[in-house]
Amino acid sequence: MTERSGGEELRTGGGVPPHDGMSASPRRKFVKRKRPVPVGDIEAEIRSGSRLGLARGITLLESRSPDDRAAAQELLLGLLPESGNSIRIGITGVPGAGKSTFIEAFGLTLAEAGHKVAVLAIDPSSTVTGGSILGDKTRMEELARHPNAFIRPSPSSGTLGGVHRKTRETMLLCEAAGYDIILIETVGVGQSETAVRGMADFFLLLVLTGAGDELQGVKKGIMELADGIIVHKADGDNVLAAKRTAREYKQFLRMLQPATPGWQTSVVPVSSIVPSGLEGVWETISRFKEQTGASGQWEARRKAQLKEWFREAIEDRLIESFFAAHGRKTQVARLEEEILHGRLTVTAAVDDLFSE
Ligand SMILES: Nc1nc2c(ncn2[C@@H]2O[C@H](COP(=O)(O)OP(=O)(O)OP(=O)(O)O)[C@@H](O)[C@H]2O)c(=O)[nH]1
Ligand SMILES: [Mg+2]
Repeated sequence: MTERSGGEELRTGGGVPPHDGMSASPRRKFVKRKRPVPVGDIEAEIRSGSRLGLARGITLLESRSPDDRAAAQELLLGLLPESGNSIRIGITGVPGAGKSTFIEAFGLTLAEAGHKVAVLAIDPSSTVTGGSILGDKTRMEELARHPNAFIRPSPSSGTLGGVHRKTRETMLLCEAAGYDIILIETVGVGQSETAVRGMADFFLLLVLTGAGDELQGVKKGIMELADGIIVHKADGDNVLAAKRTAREYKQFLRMLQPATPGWQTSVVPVSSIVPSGLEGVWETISRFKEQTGASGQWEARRKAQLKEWFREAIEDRLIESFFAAHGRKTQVARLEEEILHGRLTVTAAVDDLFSE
């Protein structure tokens, strides 16, 4: 029930209206029963690689109805043995760095080479605006039409934790449908970058050309997460500048811890418009898989990510059930007043909340 969080209630301005216990039978809300979800059919469709089946499965994952939730978990469990066989590539960069254009060009190169490519998105702003960074599919028009590609916009609602869960689960379904490369786009905002790093095998950072000060603008923290850096838009008058910027990044990286032990973060100039450098990016990622696979690092990271996901899910559920408790809102509002009037300390208020 991860989605019915306090955050959502705040947005919709209130949650369930108070029940007076007289006017309606508590059973009334169960009257609307749906037909059972054909989990077996959807599972078979996904196994067969049908895009429509995959889309149906993902819609089921994103549903808020309790019946659908149970069905979605049944579907996932059934497909779990088929999941995991992909390279999960997280892609980040400031707005305008050319992420969507890169994904279109890179995705097409891979799809043409016979890979099955799924494109997903993490966009925390969509939890607020209901929009999505892939809302403008225009930049991925050709990829979207390719039979080897599947593009799914970011889940357009839910809590941050909910969006992450859906993206992770969607990834598993894509893998079961035979997608061997998963590209996850994120906006260049701290929280979503960490989230995507937490679900990707290889993390790619797109930067633009520029002198030293531009390099300062890219947060050191993000560079420390990256397994590969692309100096993007390396075309036209920009080719030389891109090479220079790549050298500067390489130098700067020497002072940082590598994101993946034993792997030297790569830096390459790329143009998605010409295009050029795309094959090199794929070679680097393939080499990364080979090397980290041999060293055990690949498997270790996947396991650590699963544990982290489990932890996050527990935390989400705890917060949600805490705020969902009967009378909690009133109780919290009352204590808040006390705190604001200087009659109670924050710690004492929390002690009070947990003393039951
Ligand atoms: N010259 C050149 N322009 C590019 C290249 N890639 C993208 N662009 C241009 O850069 C602009 C931004 O590209 P997008 O792909 O929308 O960038 P984005 O990072 O996805 O942007 P947001 O989704 O807003 O964060 C567009 O006008 C693209 O045409 C490239 O390789 N070379
Ligand atoms: Mg974009």
